[in-house]
Amino acid sequence: MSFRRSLETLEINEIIMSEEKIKSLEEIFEARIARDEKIEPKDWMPEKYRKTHIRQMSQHAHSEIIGMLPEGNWITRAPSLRRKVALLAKVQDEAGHGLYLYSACETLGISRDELYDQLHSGKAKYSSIFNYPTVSWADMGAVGWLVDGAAIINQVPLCNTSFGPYARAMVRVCKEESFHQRQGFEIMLKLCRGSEEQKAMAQDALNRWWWPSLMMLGPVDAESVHTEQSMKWKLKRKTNDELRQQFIDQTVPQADLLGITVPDPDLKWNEETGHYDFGEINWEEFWQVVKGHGPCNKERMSARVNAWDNGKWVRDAAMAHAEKKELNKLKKVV
Ligand code: BYC
Repeated sequence: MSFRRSLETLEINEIIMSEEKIKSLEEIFEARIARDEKIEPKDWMPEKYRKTHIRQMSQHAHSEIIGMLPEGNWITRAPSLRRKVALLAKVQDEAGHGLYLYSACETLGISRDELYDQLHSGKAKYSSIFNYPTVSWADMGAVGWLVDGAAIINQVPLCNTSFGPYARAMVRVCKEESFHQRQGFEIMLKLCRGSEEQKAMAQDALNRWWWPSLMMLGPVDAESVHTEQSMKWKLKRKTNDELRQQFIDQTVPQADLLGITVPDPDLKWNEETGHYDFGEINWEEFWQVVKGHGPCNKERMSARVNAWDNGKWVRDAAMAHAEKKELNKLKKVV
């Protein structure tokens, strides 16, 4: 009886000790965040920090890979060799961004296969913006100008995020994104300085991409479930609403320069706040798209899943070749 009691006491002590240990690890972790130190993959981190990073980084990686599809659709139809080369380079960059981000995610103990499986099974999200169709060449301009423009505003603060591999990946990604944004703006500029028809194409593209680009930066802060904790952990350095306002303030003068009109009758400069006021965003549309009911969700997913399935023989052949090489190496040693 007394032996049993001492065992129980030992177990309770162990639990108390481990709780205390975790508490002190948490305190050390929080202090490191407060000092703006980078957290590296082998450092201790709370499980929720690890999970929320896997969530955001993998969604980001999936967005890059799915984001290749609406533009890839136009590579063969680019109007000149110069435009084709630039678009091809942009789409290749996006594949690269996806790969850095998947690699950064893997440092948190999840495999690439698991990440792909989450995407292909529909469990993981990717950015709502890529569920809209690209119906004219002007859409290549609007995507580069607006979508990459919004992406830069979102990603520059992420260069300073607290998780080292994510922050470092973002530095390179942002450099490439600024080329993407400029090639989009250049397409728009060319169209706006062209014929009436070309200018009308540019206006039509702005009309269709403006609101989805605002939605891309996530729900309003009051509806954003992750912002508060992600700001505390310095995963996010700006809230969704701050990013959206920055995007609008930066982009409206660019539309003025192009001579096209932002499709928002409530848009006006507010002298007092020093920002643009803007109209109501259709959040019902946003959530429908996020839930899989956007104009191209099914098309995007099936293109992605088909590419994965059709590429199986390449992966199998590469594995068989690697195994054969390994075997030959062993044979030589023996
Ligand atoms: N689409 O609490 P919230 C690119 C989800 S690709 C779909 O505010 P958070 C490019 C959100 O996931 C760049 N879902 O979330 C590529 C959450 O659901 P879960 C893409 C969205 O994470 C090719 C729920 O709504 N950029 O540039 O604090 C060609 C509540 O939201 C969206 C990134 O991925 C959305 N738009 O903030 C051209 C940047 N928004 O996860 C260009 C990294 C929200 O609980 N990510 N949701 O099921 C971020 O900065 C943040 O994750 C967000 C959202 C600002 C997007």
